[in-house]
Amino acid sequence: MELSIILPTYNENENVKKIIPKISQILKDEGITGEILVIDDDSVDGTAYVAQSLANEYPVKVHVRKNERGLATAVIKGFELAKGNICLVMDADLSHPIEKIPEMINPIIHGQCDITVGSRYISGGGCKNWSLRRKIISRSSGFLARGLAKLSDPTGGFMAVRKDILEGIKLDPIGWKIVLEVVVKTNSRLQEIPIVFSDRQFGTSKLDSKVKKEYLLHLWRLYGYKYPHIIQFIKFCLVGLSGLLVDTSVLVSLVELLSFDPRFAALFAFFIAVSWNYNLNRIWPLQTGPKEKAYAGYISFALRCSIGFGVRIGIMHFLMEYAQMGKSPWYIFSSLLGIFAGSFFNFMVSKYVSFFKSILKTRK
Ligand SMILES: Nc1nc2c(ncn2[C@@H]2O[C@H](COP(=O)(O)OP(=O)(O)OP(=O)(O)O)[C@@H](O)[C@H]2O)c(=O)[nH]1
Ligand SMILES: [Mg+2]
Repeated sequence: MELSIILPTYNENENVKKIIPKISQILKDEGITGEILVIDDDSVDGTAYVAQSLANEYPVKVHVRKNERGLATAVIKGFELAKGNICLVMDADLSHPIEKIPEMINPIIHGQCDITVGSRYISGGGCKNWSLRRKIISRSSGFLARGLAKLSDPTGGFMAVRKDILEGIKLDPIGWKIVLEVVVKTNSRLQEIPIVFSDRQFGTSKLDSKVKKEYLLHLWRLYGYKYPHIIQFIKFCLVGLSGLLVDTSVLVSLVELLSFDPRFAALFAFFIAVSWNYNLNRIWPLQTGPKEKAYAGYISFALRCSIGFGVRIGIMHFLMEYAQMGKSPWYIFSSLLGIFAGSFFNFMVSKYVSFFKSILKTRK
């Protein structure tokens, strides 16, 4: 068997009635051997039943998922069940042009690429009757993914892929955008095929605002996958910046409202900021891996940070005593300078510790 066409469906009874005979006709005309895999999430309108009733006449297989919902995971199920060596994914609502199936798979058959993606935004492609709002949303979604792959239309959803390149790849998309997930994670040779996208005539769209939020989250995860160091650095800066804000707010409140000495106030600010950063790191870790035990982890984190805190207090004390920086708002400046110097000191200490650890390891 050559081709597995994966059709994810949810409440598409009218559409499956039409799309299955049409796809089968194209396969017959082009002499393509293949199967049509309907992956249905237990639609309430009897989609699975309608599709199954066509199985005597057409090469259809129906898989029903009882307690699961989601387009991307339905496609992944399709990849698992597919018997063909090429998988083609398309919407069941007749939005993707069926007549493009041969053009989508030929470059893969001839070894010119491993993945083809239908694009509305290259010469020959387009969308029928789209409002300006929809065009802007679609274009900006594509723009946000530019750093991930050379794809003009990552959200179109029409894709063909050589099945063997999916082996060993862990696909784990949030939301719908399986095309982007496959392209980024397989990092394979890619070709775009122009398609004209038509609006569905039957049934309703399942695209809602949740899908848009999930898309952003998915992009963030894929950027993290592709550029782990940059994303870790951004996370590190965001966590550090939020800790700085917490620390400075506590310091200013204690000094201005309760007339604390800034050095004494810095001690409270330090403990609150350390607890804040520690918890934030647990919710949103820099590196994935086993989590430290809550209390033991907190104590060792606070102890590590307290080395830098000593440096900070020393600098604050020096600036307040010898550079008249104890008055408002100068104590804030001395505190910030102390925090930066302390953080740098902490960073250098941790670098030297890991350096000496690695030397000891190589000597063993
Ligand atoms: N199995 C499964 N299929 C789904 C699910 N949600 C959507 N689909 C199918 O995925 C395809 C695309 O869904 P649509 O609702 O058409 O989404 P869209 O094409 O992005 O949006 P429109 O342009 O408004 O049609 C269709 O074949 C749907 O039936 C789901 O939760 N499970
Ligand atoms: Mg659709």
